[in-house]
Amino acid sequence: MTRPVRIIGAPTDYGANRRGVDMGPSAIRYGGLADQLADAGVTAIDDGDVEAPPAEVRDPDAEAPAEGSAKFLRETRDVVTSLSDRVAETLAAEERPLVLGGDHSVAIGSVTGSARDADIGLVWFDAHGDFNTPATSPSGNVHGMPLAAVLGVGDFADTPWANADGLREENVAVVGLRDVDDVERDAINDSDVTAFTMSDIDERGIDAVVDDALEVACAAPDGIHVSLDLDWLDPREAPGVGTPVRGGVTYREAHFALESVARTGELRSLELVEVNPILDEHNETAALATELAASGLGKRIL
Ligand code: NNH
Ligand code: MN
Ligand code: MN
Ligand code: MN
Repeated sequence: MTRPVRIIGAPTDYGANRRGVDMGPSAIRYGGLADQLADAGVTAIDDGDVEAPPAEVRDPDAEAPAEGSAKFLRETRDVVTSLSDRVAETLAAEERPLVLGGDHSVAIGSVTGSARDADIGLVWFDAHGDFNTPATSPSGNVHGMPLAAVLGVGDFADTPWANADGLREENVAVVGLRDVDDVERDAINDSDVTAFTMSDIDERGIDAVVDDALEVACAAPDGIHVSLDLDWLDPREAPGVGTPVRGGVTYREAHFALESVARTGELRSLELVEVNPILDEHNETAALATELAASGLGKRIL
């Protein structure tokens, strides 16, 4: 853990159906991020936020997808393009990016930036598959599409700014699924992505499932990106998210998973997304996000 961490905020809610997630980066900073990282023995530099004008002054339909619906597609492209550059520059400077969302569409920037000139693995901790495309999405919300986007699934094959160069489906694992749309389910099953549901965790335990997920991702030569959607956790632990789904992982399971990430020594970049302080209780979801980041970045208890 010698690389300094560079914090990059991406304060968007373009991809979500509820306002408030754009305040996620502030909430996570206020929730004690600097102290947690210092505790973890990590040197952190805060790079501020990428520019993301509030949704009110933008037009959700300025750019329509070829088929179906994808709200704020133009705005999303602008934000993720600059985020992607910031992430790639951070890695080129031998620092480790820590991206703070924002809704999960920001992952398009984090992952494309991390997979520039590198062959990376990806672990996606989420209640949802995020494998919709504009043509299959029931909501038109881009936060339900970022994994399909970076992998160039369906119409996203024709969206170069959203595709990650150095990422193959074989090196992607999704962990914690419990709310997947019908067409999305088929797309995941037809792909070479490895997906673990909450039932898999019930049956085999968090240790075995996370070990398998990390093996899939760590097979890539240049390290892994970890995308942590806070709705991965049970809403009792993480109430401050836009699309809570009962039956998620516990506080301890989440820490254990991130500790397992740290143990691989392969963490290249990390992101914390979907924290919505308007829906949160006393900023506890944001504070939890900072703790999980510390675990992922190698905080030691003994
Ligand atoms: N699957 C739904 C959609 O595409 C919900 C996605 N919501 C998320 N994903 N929070 O992580 O609209
Ligand atoms: Mn998500
Ligand atoms: Mn989710
Ligand atoms: Mn183990």
